Amino acid sequence: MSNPAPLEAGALHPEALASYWMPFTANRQFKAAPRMMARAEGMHYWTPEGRRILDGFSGLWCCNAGHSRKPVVEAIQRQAATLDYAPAFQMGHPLAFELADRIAAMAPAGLNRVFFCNSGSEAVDTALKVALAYQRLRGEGSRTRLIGRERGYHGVGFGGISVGGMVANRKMFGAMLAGVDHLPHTHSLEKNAFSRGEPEWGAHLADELERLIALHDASTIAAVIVEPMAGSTGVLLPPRGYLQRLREITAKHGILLIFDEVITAFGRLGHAFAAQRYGVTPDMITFAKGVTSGTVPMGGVLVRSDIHDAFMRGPPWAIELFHGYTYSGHPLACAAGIATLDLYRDEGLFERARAMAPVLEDAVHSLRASPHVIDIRNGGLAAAIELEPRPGAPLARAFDAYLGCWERGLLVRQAGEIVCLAPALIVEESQIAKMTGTLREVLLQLA
Ligand code: PXG
Repeated sequence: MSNPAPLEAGALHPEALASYWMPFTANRQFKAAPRMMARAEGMHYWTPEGRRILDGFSGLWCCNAGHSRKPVVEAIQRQAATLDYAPAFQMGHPLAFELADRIAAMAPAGLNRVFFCNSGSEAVDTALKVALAYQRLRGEGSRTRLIGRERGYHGVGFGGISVGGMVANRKMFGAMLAGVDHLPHTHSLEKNAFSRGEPEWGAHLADELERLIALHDASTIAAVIVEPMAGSTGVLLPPRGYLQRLREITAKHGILLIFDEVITAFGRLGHAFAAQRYGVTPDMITFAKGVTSGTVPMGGVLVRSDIHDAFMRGPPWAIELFHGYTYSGHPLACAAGIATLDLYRDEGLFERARAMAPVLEDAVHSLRASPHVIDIRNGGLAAAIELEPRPGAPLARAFDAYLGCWERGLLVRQAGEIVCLAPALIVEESQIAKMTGTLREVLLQLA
C-alpha cells in the first residue's frame, strides 16, 4: 500500500472550523487540536499531514469491507455517471429491487421484504412505525406501547431516543414518545466481567418482559426493540439464552420483536445477521452501516412477509404505507450496496470474520493485567476494554486512552469509560496484534 504525498495541512482557516457544528463531538476540544482524515485505503486512514492511522473501528462500525475498495468505488462512479437519482415515490430503478432481493436472500427465512432509508436512525423509526401500523391493521390498535432497553442505542430520531436507554441522548429532549418502557440492561461487572463471548449469567433478565406485560397488559404493547449485541454502550454481548427467551415471550403475547442490527448486520458477528448467529428470528431487522460498507449512506428494514402483506389492501391505486424518504433506495447507495455484498461473498468476509474472532478475543483478553482494566468483552470482530473511572473526572481516562491511541496511529472508539475495537473484516492477525500492542502501551502510561 503506497504512502501518499502529504496533503496541504492547515488549509482550513479558523472560521471554517467554527462553521461546522460537529455531531457527537467535543467541539471546543476538537477545534483546539483538530483530528482530520484526508484519505483511506484498506485498513488505514491518512491524515492531511500524511500520517498513517490503523483503523481499529471500521470508521464508525461501518466500513466492514475495508476502505475505498476498488469494486465499490467503481460501482459508485459508474452509477453517478449513469443515473444520479430517480424519484423514490411512485417510481423505481432496477438496482433498488436487485439490492432488496439480495438482502432478502441473505436474511433469516421469512424476513424477505425490504424497506430502504438512509441511516440507522431512520431504519429504527421506520420499524417502529411499521409495528404500530401493523398492529392497527390486524385489529389490535390498542397496542401502542413500545419497549426498549436500558443502555440501548437506536439512533437519534424521536422514536429511537424514546426506546433508547442512554441518558445523555435523552435527557435534553423533553417528553419524547409517550407510552414507552424499558427492559433492564444485561451488563454486570460482578457476574460477567472478563467473559469471552456471550456471558453465562443473565438470561433471566429477559423475564423482566413478563413483568412489564403484567404491569401494562399485552394488549397495549406493539413491539420490543433490542440490539442483539449492544454496540454503542460498549459491546454488551447477549447472555446465553437471553434472546431465545425474549423471542418466546414476545411470540406468546402477540408482541413484535425487532432486532436493531445496524451494527451487527453484514459480518460484524461472523454472519450476515446476528439473528443467524443466535438462531433467533425476530419479526423485523433494522440495518444500515455495513450494507454499503459505509461508502454511501443507506439503511433499511427487513420485514416478515405476512406483516408486509397485511398492508396490501384497499384499491390497487391506494398507497399502502404513508412513509418513505426522498432518498429511499438512492441509486448510488444501491450500486454501492450491490458491489459491497459481492465483495462480502467473493472474499468470504463473513467466514473470515468468524475465523479472526478468536484471534481478536485472545489479543484483547491479554490486556487483562494492564492498569485500570476492570472488564474485557468480545464477540465476533467487536471488543471492549472497560476502564476504572478516574476519581473525580468521569470519562477522562477513556478519552485520554482514545487520544493516546490516535497519537500512536491507531483509531479506536470511546464509549463512556470503555474503549472499543471493531476492525474491518479484512483485518490481518498482525494488525490485531498492533492494535492491542498500542493499547497496552497507552494503558501503561495513563494517569
Ligand atoms: N441503531 C444502532 C444499533 C446503532 O448502533 C443507529 C441505530 C443509528 O444509526 P445512524 O446511521 O442514524 O447513526 C446506530 C448507530 C459508536 C457509534 O461509537 C455507534 C453508532 C453510530 C456512531 C457511533 O458506538 N451507531
